[in-house]
Amino acid sequence: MKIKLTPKDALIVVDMQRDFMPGGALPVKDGDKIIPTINRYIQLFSNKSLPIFFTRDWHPSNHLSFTTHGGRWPVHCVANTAGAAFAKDLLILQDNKFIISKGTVEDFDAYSGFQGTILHNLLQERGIQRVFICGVATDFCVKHTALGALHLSYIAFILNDAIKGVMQEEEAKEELLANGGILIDYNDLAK
Ligand code: VGL
Ligand code: ZN
Repeated sequence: MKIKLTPKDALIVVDMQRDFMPGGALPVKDGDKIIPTINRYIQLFSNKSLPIFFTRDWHPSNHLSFTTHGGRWPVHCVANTAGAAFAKDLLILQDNKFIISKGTVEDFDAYSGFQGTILHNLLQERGIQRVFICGVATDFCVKHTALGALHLSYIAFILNDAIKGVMQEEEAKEELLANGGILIDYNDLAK
């Protein structure tokens, strides 16, 4: 049985930013390889006038997650820098899209697109019940965004052909399944 999209569905594209692509400050190996598939999902949701949410890491230059400030990551995705821009070739259509910035204050980090943002409010306002999640990194921001959605009682589909991880990709998928997440591919969706 193919999954049929309804007006209660939304697409969430997680952190497809230049710093997370090969050559960036905190690259996810092959992160750029999923862009064509993500674009197919974007086109599909857009054709059906369903909302598309793009999360982005949008840090101040003194963010606590940076090694320069006691954290574990190199400086990445500093607000308004080239590295924080969306990945080249990512399809950002004008209609029905929302940009969700996270990790925007110095002393608070957010792996989940729901942490410290209005994502949940925007989904609720639109009566969204199921979210379809893709992007990077599987074992960090994709995982935490999906767990956040499940915790808030959304049905969460993780788009297995449109995610890339850093270190613990398989463990992250197991954890998502154990928490009620559903892994699907593009071909599982009715067009
Ligand atoms: C991420 C590390 C630091 C991610 C963000 O998007 O997965 N990872 N900040
Ligand atoms: Zn970050």
